This record gives sequence, structure tokens and C-alpha cells, in this order.
Amino acid sequence: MTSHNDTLFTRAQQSTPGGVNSPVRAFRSVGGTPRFITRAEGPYFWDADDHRYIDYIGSWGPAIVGHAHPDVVRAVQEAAARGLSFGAPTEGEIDMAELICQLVPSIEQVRLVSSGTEAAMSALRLARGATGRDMIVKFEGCYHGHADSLLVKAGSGLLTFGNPTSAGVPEDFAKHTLVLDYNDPQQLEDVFARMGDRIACVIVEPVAGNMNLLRATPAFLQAMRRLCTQHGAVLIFDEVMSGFRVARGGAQSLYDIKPDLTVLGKVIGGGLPVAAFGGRADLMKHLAPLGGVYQAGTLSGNPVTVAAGMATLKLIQAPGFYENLSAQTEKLVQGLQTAANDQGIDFCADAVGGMFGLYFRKEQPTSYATMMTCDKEAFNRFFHAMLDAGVYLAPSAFEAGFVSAQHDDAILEATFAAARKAFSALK
Ligand code: KE4
Repeated sequence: MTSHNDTLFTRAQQSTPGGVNSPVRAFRSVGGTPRFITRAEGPYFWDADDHRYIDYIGSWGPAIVGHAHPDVVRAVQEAAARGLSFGAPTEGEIDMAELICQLVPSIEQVRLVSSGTEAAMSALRLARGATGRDMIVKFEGCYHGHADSLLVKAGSGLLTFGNPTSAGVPEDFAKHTLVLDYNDPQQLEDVFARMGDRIACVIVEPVAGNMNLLRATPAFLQAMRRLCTQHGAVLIFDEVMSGFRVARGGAQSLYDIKPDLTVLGKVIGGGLPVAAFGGRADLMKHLAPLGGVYQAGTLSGNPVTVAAGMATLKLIQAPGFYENLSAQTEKLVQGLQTAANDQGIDFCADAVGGMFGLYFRKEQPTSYATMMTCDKEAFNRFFHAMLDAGVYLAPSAFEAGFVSAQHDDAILEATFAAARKAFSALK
């Protein structure tokens, strides 16, 4: 019998490329039909066939307090009743800016935008405008949204400029982007020694989540901080995913490293489209209308999205919020590891705060190259076995997973029961 998901997917593909508004949702990496979600609550969501799933995506991070939290829904309803958007400043934007600066001490001033892509793109332009330099450094496996300068893969050699990873990105854009290996401090030393005075910025996910979860080594980030300071380059931490996810103060609080600019998103909007970039006031003053770096947005600081964000940021400040979230996520990965090892499956997992990675290999990956040796086919079979059992994981072997404050022990036990069956089917 044709499921409603199949019918909707067929229909969606007529009017939208791939049937989705963001590629990863199309299940191309894992195969099969994407689930069209009709509603969500707490740790669950339901698809068009009214199947319930334990959700470990949480909208790719934003749903950290659980779906449809009554405080967040009420804040959105009350804000919406006062008007959806004014194109003029509101007090709520000041409240949000002040709260972000309070929670992330490296941020002295912040600008609200509507997506992580927009925030990262704007931070790059600000770094280039403030330094008068063109070159940027990023790392293989890190994703910072789809701005042209960031859709670039490593060039043929360490010091050769990048090549576009996407059609439509001119060589002239990509040639200003150097792509290095994540967790390789020596490469950073070499590049800065050769051309440090030409580097506008280094942008990094301090806890990577777009090649699956991969922790930066302290030595890697410390070298980055030292070299950027030494050569006058701007250090940008892209914490769109890790911000308010791995710790209340983000990854920068875990590593005790102060970036010059930080990019935020996801959690700060609680599921509505708001992102942000901010940092040193002497850099931010280069932005229009004060300085020559132009950046703008019709819906930037939108009052309804700010209301969702503020309600979420209030909830995550509750005493013990991150201790509980981290404990539950650690329990999740330990339980999955045990379920796999009991079946003799090559599998390991890692957790940082409320974010986790699942790896079908014997040892924890430590680099992009080792991450790429994970058994993708095994993951895909595991993904579908879990999906059929009502557990929704990220539809790719190279994405991270997310736990909410609503993923209690009963939810974890149900996940382990599904995993034991899924792992046994892999033998
Ligand atoms: P958005 O433009 O999707 O709001 O943010 C881009 C972005 C920037 N920086 C980091 C570290 C990110 O993780 C993201 C977006 N993350 C992906 C998850 N792999 C969003 C999911 C999607 O692309 O549909």
C-alpha cells in the first residue's frame, strides 16, 4: 500500500527540486522515502502515516528544550498577536543582544540575521573588510553554510588555493579560500609562516558536527588562536551547531579559547529562523551604518523569532540544564556502544554536551580522513532498522545527532531496545 509519505514525496518533487527545501532531508545518502512530519512534541514527532518517532535530529539542533515546549509556543503566539514584522527596531532585539553578550563573554557586540549561512557569510565579509585582506582558511569536513567562499574543497597541495565544491562558484571566489586538514596544527604553522600577512581569517567549527561529530584537539585550537593573534588574522568560531548545544557558553567555554568573532544559530532561535554573528567591538564597528562593511536583512531580529529564541535561552539557563542534558547524551552513547559490542559490531560513539556521533568503526575518528573510513553501508542499514522501529537518526553517516531535555530514561531505554534489534540484524 502506498504510504502518505510516498504520495507526498512524489508530489513534492513536481514543485521543488528533489522534493525538499534542504538537500540532506531527501534521504539521498541513506536511501528510501523521507518522512513528511505533521507534528512534534517533546522528544517525538509524527509522520504523514501517523507513525511516531523518537527524534534525534531536533531540527538539526534548535529543539534543545524539546519540540513545542509550552513556554516557547506561548511566547511565539503572544508575539505574533502583536504583529509579525515591523522592519524597525524593537526592544526584544536589545534584550536578545544583551543576553547573547552575557552568555558568550567573547561577544561584545552582536548582529542578528536569519540563517547560519547569512551569519557566517557576514562574519567573513567583516573579517575581510576589517583586515583589508582577501584570503580565508577553512578545514576539510567543516560546513559553514552555502556562501560561495565556503563551498570550497582543498586544492591539490597544501598551499594551493581551493577548488569549488559546488557548481556556480567561480574559480575567482574559490581561489581566495585555503582548505586545511582539521586537527593538524603543523599545517596551520606552515600556512601562516608562508602567507600569514595575507590571511583575513580562519573559520572553524570548534566542535565539528558536519562530518559527523569530531572534537577539535586543544593543540589545534590553541595554535589557531596564537597564529591569528600573531599575524593579525581574525579567528572565527562557527558555533551555529555547538553554541548553547555542547555547553551553555558553547565550545569556546569548553576549550577556554576566546575567538575574535563567533557565529551562532539553531538553538538561539528555538526552531524559528534567527542566527547571529558577533565578537570584538572594534571589529563590529566596521559594519554599516557605522563602517564600510555592508550587511543587512529585512527580517533580521524579527520580533516573533526573537520571542522564540528568548523563551528558549531562558529555559536553558535553568540550574542543571546542561548537566542533565550531557548526562542523558552520555547515557545514550554508552548504551548504544554496549548494544553494539554485545553483538560484536565494530561501532563506537562520542558525546559532547547534548550532541553525539555514531561511528561504524573500531576506534574513535580523530580526523576527516579517519572519519571517512566509517562503514557507511552499515550505518545506512542501522538507520533504516532504527527508523522502522520508530527511532529517527540523522539521515547520513556523516551528520551529528542531538538530544533534547525531554529525552528521559524511558526514551533512552526504548532507543536501546530498538538498537539491540538493529545491531543484531547487522551481524
Ligand atoms: P543554516 O544556513 O542551515 O541555518 O546554517 C548553516 C550552518 C552553518 N554552520 C554550521 C556549523 C552548521 O552546522 C550549519 C547548518 N547545519 C546543517 C546540519 N548539517 C543544517 C541542516 C541542513 O543543511 O538542512
